[in-house]
Amino acid sequence: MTHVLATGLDLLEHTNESGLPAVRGWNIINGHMTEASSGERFESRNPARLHDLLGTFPRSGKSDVNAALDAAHAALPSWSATPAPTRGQIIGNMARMLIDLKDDLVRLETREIGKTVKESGGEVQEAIDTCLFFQAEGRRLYGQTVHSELPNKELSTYRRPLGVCAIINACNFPAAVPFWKIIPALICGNTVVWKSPQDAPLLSFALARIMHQAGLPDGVVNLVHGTGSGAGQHLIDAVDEGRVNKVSFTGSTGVGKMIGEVCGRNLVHCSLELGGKNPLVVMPSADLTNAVEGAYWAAFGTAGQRCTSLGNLIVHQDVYDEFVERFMAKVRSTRIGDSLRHEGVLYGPMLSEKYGADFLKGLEMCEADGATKLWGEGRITVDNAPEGFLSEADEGVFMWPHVYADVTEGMQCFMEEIFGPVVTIVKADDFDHALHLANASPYGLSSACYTNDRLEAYRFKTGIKAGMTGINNSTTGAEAHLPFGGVKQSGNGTRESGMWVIEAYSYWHAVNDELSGQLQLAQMDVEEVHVAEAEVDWSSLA
Ligand code: UN1
Repeated sequence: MTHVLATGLDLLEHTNESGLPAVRGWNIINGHMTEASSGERFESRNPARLHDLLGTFPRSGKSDVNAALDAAHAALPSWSATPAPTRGQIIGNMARMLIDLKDDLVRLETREIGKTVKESGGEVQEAIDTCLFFQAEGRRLYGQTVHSELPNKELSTYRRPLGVCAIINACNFPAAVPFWKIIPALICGNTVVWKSPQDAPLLSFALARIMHQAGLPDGVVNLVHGTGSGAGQHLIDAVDEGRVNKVSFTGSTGVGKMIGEVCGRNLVHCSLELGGKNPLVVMPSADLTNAVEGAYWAAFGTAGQRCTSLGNLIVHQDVYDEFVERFMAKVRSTRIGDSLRHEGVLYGPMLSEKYGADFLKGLEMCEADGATKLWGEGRITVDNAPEGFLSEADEGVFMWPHVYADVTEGMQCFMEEIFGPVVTIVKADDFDHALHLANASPYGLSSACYTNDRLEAYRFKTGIKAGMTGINNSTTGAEAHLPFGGVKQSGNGTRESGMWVIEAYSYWHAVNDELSGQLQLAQMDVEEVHVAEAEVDWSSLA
């Protein structure tokens, strides 16, 4: 077995058909690069150029997940006993390494999942910001001193790690989201088994290797590659076996509910960041240029593949025609392509062929509902490409931008998330109707309202049921120090990012230290203070 930091190690398997390097990637268990016990592997391919193979990765099974859990349990006592400021230093080293390697990681991310270079840059920056934030949190994992009701007795509280954390994330944010989870887990003294997303194993492998280079001891973070129904499911099964103390998952609502059930019956804490059908309301007082810009970015940035992407675009009837006309002009001018080869691209391919197939099924929902299609022709092909398409259609999985109008509350496409470049437009009669529509889907992740009426903005903020709200801003765009997460079907109320996330990776331990040398009973031996009789009759003076 080779240590993950071994030098002179040739990870390069071969040069692929495109002349680009393909990697032989590994699981990282207890600091060592390991093969799946079955010997099986799966491929990671560039969705903008499917002939570009990035590498092959172990298809992990039950015994591989178990080995990762063994390593995480073995590493726990010494990692949790490591002073939190030292844990913070290692996280600070990770930040510095990510800064140094940023350009390479950005291009690697774009090559693996097709996000534009600009967006991959933002995402790697989010991972850096997360490290910088939590590095300092290592010097601030405060507890409290609490006054006892009894004399000569001291009470205090401590944050304690939960234990072994199972981390499962989606491939659309393969750098920021695992860092949102793993970094706070580490600062609190937990150890980790990380199941990488099936469509982003190479970036995950690179990031896990960087964590070790930054000084993370062996076994503290263990990386297993594989499928959701394989390695991912085995990791969740381990909750039933009492081997996992915390699960953090970002992905679909369906899978999140299953994980919540398993965790619930075992009383294991879980953080669930799930789907969204995020509304954006446009009111007549809004700056329409700004509103068009924000709605367009929210709907089609990242090819609509964010959990925070715009779902229902709710436009007040008084500005409906003008807004839709200006919005459509932008949609028609959309530049789509491989941003490693073309400048000024708004979005690239779907994350993988599977995401493409699922998206096309989502479009069928809009058609079956009878929504009016204003734009979009499904998958981009050589003979069926919009004007702004810049790449080779037969090389990758590219989609037209889609807009459906005349959508109503009764339609399935109003209620359900469609992951990809599509927006459903709904006309609102007035503010109350718009707010009602914004609250009508089962989800509650992100939301936005464009208005220059302060009272309307206030009523939107207080009336919307969502974890996040933008006023005159798009529905997307998280910051490393602001709580991220949803309500309703978008999650179980836990949050990622910022100091609040510490709550999700630690528990409060209350300690009382009896200094009196005797057994003093709380509640019962507490000295009672009596009220004295007063001699003045206040009523005679009133
Ligand atoms: C953002 O909108 O900036 O999967 C972040 C997702 C989210 C991250 C979104 N967990 O899309």
